[in-house]
Amino acid sequence: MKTTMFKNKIVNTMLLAAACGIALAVVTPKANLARAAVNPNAKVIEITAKKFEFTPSEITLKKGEPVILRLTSADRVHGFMSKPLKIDTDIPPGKTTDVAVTPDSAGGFTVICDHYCGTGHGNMKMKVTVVE
Ligand SMILES: [Cu+2]
Repeated sequence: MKTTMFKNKIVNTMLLAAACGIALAVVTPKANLARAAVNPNAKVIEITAKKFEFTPSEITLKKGEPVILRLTSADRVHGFMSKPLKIDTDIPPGKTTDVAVTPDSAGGFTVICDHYCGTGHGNMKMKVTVVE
C-alpha cells in the first residue's frame, strides 16, 4: 500500500513536470512569432553572445528600416540593452531571441550586456551604426 502511494506521487510529479514543459514549449515560440510578425519582411541579422563579446561586434542599420535582431547565446544568459535603440532583453542559452528594431535616428549607438556574466562583463558591448 505504501509503495503504491509513493509511486503515485512520483507519477504525479512527472506528469506535472511534463505539463510544465509542454506549456513552456507552446508559449515560447508563440512569443517569438508574435514579435517577428510585426515586420514579416524585415531583414534578419544574427548576433551571437558569449563571454565577453557579441559577434559581429559591429553592425550598420538604416534609419527607418525595420530589422529583426536574432540573438543567441553560446554559453550563459547575457543581456542586450540600448536605451536610444529601445532594446532591452535577455539572451538565454538554448533558444533564439528575436528583437524587432526600427532605428528612428542616425548615429552611433552602443549595445551593452546588462546581465552580469562574469569578470569581463563590463566590457561586453557592440556598436550599432545607424545611417540616413
Ligand atoms: Cu554580461
